[in-house]
Amino acid sequence: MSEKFDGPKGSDESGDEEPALKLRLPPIEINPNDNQLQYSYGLWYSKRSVGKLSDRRYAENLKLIGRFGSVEQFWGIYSHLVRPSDLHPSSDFHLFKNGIKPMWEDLANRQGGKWAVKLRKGLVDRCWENLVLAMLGEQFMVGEEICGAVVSIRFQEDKICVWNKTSSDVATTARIRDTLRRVLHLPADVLMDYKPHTERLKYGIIKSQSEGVVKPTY
Ligand code: MGP
Repeated sequence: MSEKFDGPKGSDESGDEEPALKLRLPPIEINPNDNQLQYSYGLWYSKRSVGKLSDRRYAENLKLIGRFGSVEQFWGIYSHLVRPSDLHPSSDFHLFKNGIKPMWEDLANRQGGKWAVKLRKGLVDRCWENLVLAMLGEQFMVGEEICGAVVSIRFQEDKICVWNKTSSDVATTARIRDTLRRVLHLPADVLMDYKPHTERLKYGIIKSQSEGVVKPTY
């Protein structure tokens, strides 16, 4: 079940000058009797290491656990997986559309951004499952805009993020925020933070100005 992608190379097939971050994986075979999802997905695991990471180092930390394109394949993976809260602190699960690597540098993510919700301990498993099911069930209703979702286990609190393609598309990001709030059943006092990846790509580590509290951007 464990596959490793071949990592960033010098140039990609499209002739783009930037380091190639394309995944080269065979198509996912789906049993004709299965309930096919609108998109196929890859589920990744990473354990965070200290300090600022280059795209190559960050890519090396990402392990592809499995891929699926149907409801049955999803449950086949998900039901054997540890719950996020059982992961070591500093670990992440990343669920991204097939072909998109869970990195700012991936061409699909570069112009995008992410909504982040910080969660007090005890909430993450239910929230992650609700988010995953909403994503697979196309509840965000923003077409191709969703790139993926991340759950991050940390020492003090946990975090859930939704990544989308176009950070400048305010209507789309607002719709994602509202859907996220609804599917996670977030109390009104839980704040959400949106960050475009371009900030991170330019400056590397950007710390939220309000440590411990996510600042509302909308
Ligand atoms: P993080 O886990 O996304 O952030 O990234 P954290 O600290 O949980 O919270 P945030 O408020 O900073 O969002 C932690 C560190 O991992 C970053 O500072 C980078 O060094 C590295 N990193 C994370 N991501 C998602 C990427 C990525 O896409 N590309 C690269 N090169 N490094 C990344």
